[in-house]
Amino acid sequence: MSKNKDTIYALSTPFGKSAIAVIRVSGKETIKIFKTITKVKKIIPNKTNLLFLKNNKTLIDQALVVYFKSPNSFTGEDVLEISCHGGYAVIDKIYKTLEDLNARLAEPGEFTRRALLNNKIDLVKTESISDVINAETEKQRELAIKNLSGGLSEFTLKINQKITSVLANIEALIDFSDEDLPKNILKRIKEQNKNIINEISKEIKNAEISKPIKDGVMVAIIGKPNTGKSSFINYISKKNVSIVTNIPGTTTDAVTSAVDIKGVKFTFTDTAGLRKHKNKIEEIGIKKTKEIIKKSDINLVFLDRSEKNKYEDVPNKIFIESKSDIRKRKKTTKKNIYISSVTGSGIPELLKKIYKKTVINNAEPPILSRERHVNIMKKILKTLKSLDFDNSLDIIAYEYRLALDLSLEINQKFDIEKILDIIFRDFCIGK
Ligand SMILES: Nc1nc2c(ncn2[C@@H]2O[C@H](COP(=O)(O)OP(=O)(O)OP(=O)(O)O)[C@@H](O)[C@H]2O)c(=O)[nH]1
Ligand SMILES: [Mg+2]
Repeated sequence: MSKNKDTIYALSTPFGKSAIAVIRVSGKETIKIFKTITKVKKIIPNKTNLLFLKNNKTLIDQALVVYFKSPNSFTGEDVLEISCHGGYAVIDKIYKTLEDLNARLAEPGEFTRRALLNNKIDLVKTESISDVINAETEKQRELAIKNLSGGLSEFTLKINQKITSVLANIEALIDFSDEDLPKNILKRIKEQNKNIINEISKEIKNAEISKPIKDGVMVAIIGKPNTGKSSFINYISKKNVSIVTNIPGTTTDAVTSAVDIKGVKFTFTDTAGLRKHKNKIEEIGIKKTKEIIKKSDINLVFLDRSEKNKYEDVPNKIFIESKSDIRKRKKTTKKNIYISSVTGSGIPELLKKIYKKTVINNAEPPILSRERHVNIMKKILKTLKSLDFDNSLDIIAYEYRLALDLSLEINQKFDIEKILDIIFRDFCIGK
């Protein structure tokens, strides 16, 4: 992988006019670059230097430059952090200068990838950096920062040590005669096994409860044409995301809008009205609606005034009658919730109900924050649960070694390229 030997650079701050922009450089050409663009002869690591940057004789900008010497840097390589003025032309000129000096623009996540390859951070922390950057709501941020501070790494290490300790006991049973061993060792092994099962189960449950917080909640808005679906999505989005007219069949495509309710991301999808389609566009729209209904966590069914349809095929539904401002009956019942997208009446109560139905607030953010972690832990759990202590000890030891190997997959033994590609897909350049 010669790519990893290149010296890379990227803007670590967003591209746009700003007081300061930070450009990061990492790789073996870093010192040469530093010397060439600043004309400084003696470079002291970790020292902030207010300097004029130059491209040959052309003055580029005045900047604050810090050099971090390998391995004491974020990537583990020689790193330069240039805090320059955040103007387009300045950034462009620095980029060109760095290109002239044999550096290339980094790929998304490439700095973090190098940190990982150089053992500066572990895989779980890499995942957390990505989660912290991509957190859109307060609860997602809380979750991500917990793992960045080491929550999962600690848990994995603990499980790892416990499995190792059981394995040691099993090996002792195999190797030594009964007299040399403490009494009841098999009983102890069984207890230890149960204890690990309980700890893992607790965390898997915790992760499942927290899924809506991590991934958000999908809410579909469905029902007959003209029942007020699009007006509702516009009301809760506080802007016109979907077209509203009094012509039945106005919405033909799915329109989504994300709404933050108490720190959780709810993605609402307005859909084409459910009816016998009149043309190809409506046919496709209605087919799409049916797929969305299946995938959603909650389906808000907007009812027509005189509707008898029970929507039996629709899972997780809440019945809504909109336009309460012009209806005779407008009091919410057990069956139906009355709302108005004109006055907003009933909408806070509806959002509360959706939240209550989907989000269980557990006091502790989950440790297993990704599908990958949960899947590995589920495999360990399956192995430990299926152990038959009437079997020969050799078989039990073998199964335990498998579990140990699996526990290492979270943070130590993994197919690095495969995993990195998945993780870095949602990274940004400069990280
Ligand atoms: N008074 C009143 N009128 C509403 C309310 N909600 C929607 N309307 C009106 O009802 C008509 C249909 O509203 P839409 O929001 O487009 O209904 P829809 O369910 O999205 O309709 P389709 O896209 O055709 O399926 C429009 O004229 C809206 O102005 C409401 O809460 N109160
Ligand atoms: Mg509509």
